Amino acid sequence: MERIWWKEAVVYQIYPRSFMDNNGDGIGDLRGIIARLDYLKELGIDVIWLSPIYESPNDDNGYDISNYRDIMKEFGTMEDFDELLQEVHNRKMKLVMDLVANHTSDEHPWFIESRSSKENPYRDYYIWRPGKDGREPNNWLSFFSGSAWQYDEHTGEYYLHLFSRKQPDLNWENPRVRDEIYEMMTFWLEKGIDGFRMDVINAISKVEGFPDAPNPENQRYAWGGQYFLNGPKVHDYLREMNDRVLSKYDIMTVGETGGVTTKDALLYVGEDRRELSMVFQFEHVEMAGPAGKWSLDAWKLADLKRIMSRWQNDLYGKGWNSLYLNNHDQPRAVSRFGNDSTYRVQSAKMLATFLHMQQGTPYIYQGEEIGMTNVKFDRIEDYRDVEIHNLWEDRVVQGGADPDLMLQIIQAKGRDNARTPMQWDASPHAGFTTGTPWIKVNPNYVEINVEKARRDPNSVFHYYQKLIQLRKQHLIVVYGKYELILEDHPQIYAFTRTLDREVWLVVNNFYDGSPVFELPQEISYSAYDLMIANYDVDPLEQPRHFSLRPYETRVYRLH
Ligand code: ISL
Ligand code: CA
Repeated sequence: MERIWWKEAVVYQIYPRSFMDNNGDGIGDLRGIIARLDYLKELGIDVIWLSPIYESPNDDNGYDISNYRDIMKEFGTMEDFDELLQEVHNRKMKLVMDLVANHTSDEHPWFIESRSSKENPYRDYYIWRPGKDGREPNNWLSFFSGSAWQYDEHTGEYYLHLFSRKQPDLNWENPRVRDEIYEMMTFWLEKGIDGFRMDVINAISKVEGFPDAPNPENQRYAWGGQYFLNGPKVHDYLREMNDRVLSKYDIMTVGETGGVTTKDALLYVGEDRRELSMVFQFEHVEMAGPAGKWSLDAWKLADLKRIMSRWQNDLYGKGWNSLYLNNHDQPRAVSRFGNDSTYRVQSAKMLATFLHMQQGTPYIYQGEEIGMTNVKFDRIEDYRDVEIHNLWEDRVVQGGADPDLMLQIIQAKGRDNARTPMQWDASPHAGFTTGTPWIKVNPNYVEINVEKARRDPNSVFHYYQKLIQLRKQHLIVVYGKYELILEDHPQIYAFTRTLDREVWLVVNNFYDGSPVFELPQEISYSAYDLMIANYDVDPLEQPRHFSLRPYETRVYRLH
């Protein structure tokens, strides 16, 4: 067993716009992050992943970059960044940056050149095609509703944008584009950053010819993922990137790869592949029913078990996994998978245990460590996300969908659930800003905030601290083999981890009932220790057989 630092690390994701505002303009910034580094150190995390902080017109909050080598004015300056990096390193933590290289902003100088004429040397930096029969070059649906193509009057052609109209896709077929990206990555790595989280990296290679997507329901636009996810040259590009850039540094890389199976994933992270350290897979956050993301269909525990276990088993010993239940694109974990009313604290701790006790590198999204919840804005105007507004325009304004139902779905699934300001204390605007926040604060900040959590020894915060310490003290948490038990139990998700002769038992009740846990006969032990739990447990109670309380979690060491 080779020990590798990024396998043993816990990552904390910061969405800078919503983390901490230091100058009262209502927008989080780099100096705000610096001011809170001691808090992150106290939590015990090892690595900070910063969502994009580069210059950007903010159509998609920094995921639309207009200058890769400078800092967004609202967030600060390059001096602030250098200081942040230094301060992170001074505290023996690491800093990972977001790399958004599938697309740029339409305000990036490359795109401004590109759209200026067909002969411009930058034309081929992006993907331009003539229309077909007076329509778009193909029927692909954008991630953010509508066509993935935008007509540009000036040269009479369309450009591809898998995301918003202001996020034109770069043409990775062009070696000059790849050179530019590699040089830019080197620029940041030379500053001493510790890795990259690569935005939609499995979308950089598109199938030649841009065929229409199958469209059985005859929609205006159809999902064409099969033609741009895990495309024909993606591994050539990543291998080249690894040879020319990544392999020269001791860094971690995590590829955001929606739509990958475990088999696909091993091509990105297989230990012999020389590509990435780990991927973010999406199966467990996309397990809503056939209606997909924008529906209120409930997820099922049986699906969660099947999906998580498949990832645990298929990658074991071959490639590394990431573990997350939420991020800046997902609803809050406690609202989605737990119970954010009566059992908020218990279920937040249970979910954390369930996740951190699996094999992989855990990611904590800001606020998760205090059990922050979804928000319910009752007016569409209070939402800020481009995805939500495009959806509203498409489904309600154009499509005539029921606005009340749509609002309810947005309240459950919309990305702004994760983007309300970090709740620091009970003062106005949750201590996030002295000004007016760019997006409203969740009104529950009076109850749920960092200051309160730090004072309460039974808080979600202190539980996360303890979980993180367990990982540091016991290699089995990182390297142990996972095995699902009680596969068909309708309420309990239980598994073991095994390393050499040590066995840990992890038992999670995912509901508010009181099911009875029975350890399978084939697992024997003569002694046991309770490693962590979210309720008081009678030390004499045997792990062989016990009844669980609502959302109860227990981890035992058996020997
Ligand atoms: O959240 C989603 C839409 O419901 C996802 O499909 C998401 O758009 C996809 O995972 C890609 O996400 C990443 O790239 C986007 C950006 O908006 C997201 O914030 C980012 O995480 C475009 O850069
Ligand atoms: Ca600010």
